[in-house]
Amino acid sequence: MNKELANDVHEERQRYYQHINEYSMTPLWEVLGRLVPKEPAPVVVAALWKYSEVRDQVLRAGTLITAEEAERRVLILENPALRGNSSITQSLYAGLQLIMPGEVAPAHRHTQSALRLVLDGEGAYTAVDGERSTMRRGDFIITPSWTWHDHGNLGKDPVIWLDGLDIPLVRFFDAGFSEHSEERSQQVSRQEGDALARYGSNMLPVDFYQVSNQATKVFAYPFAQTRSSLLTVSQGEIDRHHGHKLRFVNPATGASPMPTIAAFAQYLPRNFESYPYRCTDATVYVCLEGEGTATIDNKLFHFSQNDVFVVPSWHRLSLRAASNCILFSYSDRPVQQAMGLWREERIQNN
Ligand code: 1HN
Repeated sequence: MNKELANDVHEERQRYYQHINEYSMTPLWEVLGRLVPKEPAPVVVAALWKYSEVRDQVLRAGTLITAEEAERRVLILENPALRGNSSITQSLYAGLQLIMPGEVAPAHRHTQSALRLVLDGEGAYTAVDGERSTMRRGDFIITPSWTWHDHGNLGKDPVIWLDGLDIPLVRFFDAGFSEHSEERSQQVSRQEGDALARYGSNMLPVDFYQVSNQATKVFAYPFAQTRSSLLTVSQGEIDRHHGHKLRFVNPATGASPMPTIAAFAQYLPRNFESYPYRCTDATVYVCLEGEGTATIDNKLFHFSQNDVFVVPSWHRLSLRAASNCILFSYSDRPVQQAMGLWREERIQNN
């Protein structure tokens, strides 16, 4: 085709596109490559939040608004490529929540599932379905879809934790419901540790068989146990890509604790350098102990205690531990697995 003719064709097509636009139609052939990429081409970018920088910002919120007024006093960690979306990845949300001594974050429930990872301060509790759990640093606590939950701080320190929710996923499905409770703090109906004893101690109530797509009834995974398990398995053989990595499960089924969010903990011994690895579930990491670096598609990030970083889908991740490290992470892996979409690649280091 000569240049003039090509120009004519182009212009006629553009006129045609404008015309069909009035019928809310658009040509597939102009967007097909983006709709069906050869491999994931995420908009999400790798990013890191340094706790030593953001802690003061979170504490400042404590002087500007009460937990009661805010309902939840949280600074959202927004992916730099998704500003305004309350999202750290396309499917997940992350935020840093602050509760001051004496405060209550009132009881409510919603269809979004939530996890907490306790980072800073002592003396707070979170109550889920009538049972309170004392929040200790590193504890991983879940609030499954549609369970009542409230938080309180009975101690002397400000307490800060990371919230992880499936907010963007539920928004995508337009399946969000919520309600406030009549009670500010829910009535305590079971003693602390009841759920862990019943559902998380290698036994289950005699007539309990869990429906497979439901969240676990174990809602608190104490860090003391996680840490001890990691240190014990670290005496065994190391995985070149993951270090010593375990996934949190619903002990009644072996599935993820909640149907939409997987959570992991890993131990990286000092000087360990992982082989590059990639997977399709964009993942949020939190450094619980130690320090090191994460190389994410050739971008270098230094992490230390309480730093949060996000690894986009299909980005190569290599972790290096400058000291013994414990990392927590969460992602939408169970959703991708249920859909038959999840992929991973272990890259050999040569
Ligand atoms: C929520 O209920 C909590 O209960 C935290 O602590 C963060 C973000 C969006 C929607 C609900 C909480 C939240 C949230």
